[in-house]
Amino acid sequence: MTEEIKKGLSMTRRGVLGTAATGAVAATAGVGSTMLGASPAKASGDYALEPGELDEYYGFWSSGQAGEMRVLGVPSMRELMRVPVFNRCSATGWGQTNESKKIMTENLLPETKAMLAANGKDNYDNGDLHHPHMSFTDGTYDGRFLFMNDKANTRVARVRCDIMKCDQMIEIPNAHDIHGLRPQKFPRTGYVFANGEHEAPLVNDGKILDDPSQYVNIFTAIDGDEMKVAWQVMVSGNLDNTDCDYQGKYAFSTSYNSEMGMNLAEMTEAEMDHVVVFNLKEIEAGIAAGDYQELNGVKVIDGRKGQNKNYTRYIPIPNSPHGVNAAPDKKHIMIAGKLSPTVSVISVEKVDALFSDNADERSAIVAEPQLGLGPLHTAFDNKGNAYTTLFLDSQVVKWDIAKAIEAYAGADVDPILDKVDVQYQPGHNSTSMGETAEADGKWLISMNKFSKDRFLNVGPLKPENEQLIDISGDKMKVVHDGPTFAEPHDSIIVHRSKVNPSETYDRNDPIWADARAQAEADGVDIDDYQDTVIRDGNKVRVWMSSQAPSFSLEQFTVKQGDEVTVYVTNLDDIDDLTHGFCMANYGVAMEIGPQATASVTFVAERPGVHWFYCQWFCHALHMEMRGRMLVEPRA
Ligand code: RUQ
Ligand code: CUA
Repeated sequence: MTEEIKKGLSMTRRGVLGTAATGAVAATAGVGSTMLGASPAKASGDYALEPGELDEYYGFWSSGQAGEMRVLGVPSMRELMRVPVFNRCSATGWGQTNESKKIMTENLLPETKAMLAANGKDNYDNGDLHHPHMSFTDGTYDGRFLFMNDKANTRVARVRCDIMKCDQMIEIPNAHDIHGLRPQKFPRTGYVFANGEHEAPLVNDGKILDDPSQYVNIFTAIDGDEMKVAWQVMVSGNLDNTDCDYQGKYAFSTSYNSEMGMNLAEMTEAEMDHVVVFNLKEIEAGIAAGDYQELNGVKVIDGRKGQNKNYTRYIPIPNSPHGVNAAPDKKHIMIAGKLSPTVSVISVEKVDALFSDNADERSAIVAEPQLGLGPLHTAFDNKGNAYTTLFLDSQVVKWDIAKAIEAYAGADVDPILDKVDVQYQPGHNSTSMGETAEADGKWLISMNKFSKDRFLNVGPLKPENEQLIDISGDKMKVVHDGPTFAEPHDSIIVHRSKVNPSETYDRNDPIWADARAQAEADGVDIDDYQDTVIRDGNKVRVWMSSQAPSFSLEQFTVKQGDEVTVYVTNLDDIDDLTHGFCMANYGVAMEIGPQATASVTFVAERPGVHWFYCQWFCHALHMEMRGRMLVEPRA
């Protein structure tokens, strides 16, 4: 046993428990290899894992209207974690703890706060999370952050990969309904690009209503480090999906409604829609030169058609294009046709001329293979092949990018290499490391919108079906069906070497900075045993720590009508030792991870004896981990 393994063993709870339960010899054999990831990576094509074996990849999943992010293991497709983001979570108290409420509400727009207050709320209750993507450095994942959109309430959130929790959320002004989202690939993230899907008057205060000729759409670049809007661009047509190049020069957004139609017939009228190309350097120069209007604290540049500025170009693309995917060859951007059976291939190298020489916009297209009906999204391997989902055909098509380019130039070659049926009707797909320069061509996930007959019937609402496809050989092979609850749109598959979450929290984590400041003001040492109750008018602050299997306070007394804030610090510093705090019949519950502090505030309006208990199974005496809140009735 190496020193490293010994060290890992002594630090992990699994090591400790394993040693105690089964004896040192058995534990070292089993635990050492899996905990430290020393087992050999799975051979491609072998997706079934033995009990105790770890996956080679993390999968980060959206959940659509469920509003959370999910973490799966790939290739086993086991769900590992749910990370609440735009939703509420009964288990963790997300949306209820003071720490999560601050993240969720501090960047809401003033008009949103007013609207919510009029509806008796201080926060949105729902979200629609479509696109989770990891931060990049030098064209590949760097394991710092995951960024994601909320189409329902025009927000962008960030999840810290070290703790797998959301730490920032912003509402985007001026734009409407953020859909497509991608981080900048080069030199780093950098920007996070976000598409406003629905068009509206630029100043949307009700003075302009049913006059679509005055509606605009907004493309937003967010500073991913600061989580602040860097700038916005006003464009013509709505915006659907987006991606960017590997050079740090351009971003590309599809528009399925270049017509700016307000109903289905109008929206699908034109034969051609477009992709908007954003020239990042020109936009930055325009902002620096003052060529913008400031609106709601954001600098907005005019990149609409016919402005004759070098901020944007509009590449005509047949009929309602949807997905945008940059190939790992760093040269090509794939635009899926949706209503057109084609994928249009843009050469990044040829985009320069659109700006410098005003070259014909279609001159940047170097291939447009006919692939089948309803192409939505494209993923890639490391051998020059692309994999496009065909929604209407219920298939994934594998095609050769170089051959598609030759065919477009007139050669008599067929770029299509293989087609496989999927069950049923795929939207997004993703390949292992496929949206980075390190695509490795092992696995593809087809994210199918319908499962119909593939699983036991659970009533009229069915799960979706996410199928794992082995792409390591010439022919694609569907190897696993995975049911998922509403409605993951998108996923990324990240090699486990890129992500390194911590086992416990760092006591200095900024998440509870407010609690730390309050503790200092209250003379409480938040990093040590604490059992202090502070009365401050009708505000009561209860400081307690937890160590399995007990809270430091067995009871505390408040008066009916007091505003009570309970702060719990989990002093256990062993991995996988999370406590909870649940105040029965007060609707109050939260998670406190090892070495974390969490707090929750409520009004003690119900007099009497109320038990609080640990709601996260932590110890053989977990049931005994409880205490009483005594609420004296109003005189
Ligand atoms: S979109 S099914 Cu919301 Cu990503 Cu294409
Ligand atoms: Cu602490 Cu259960």
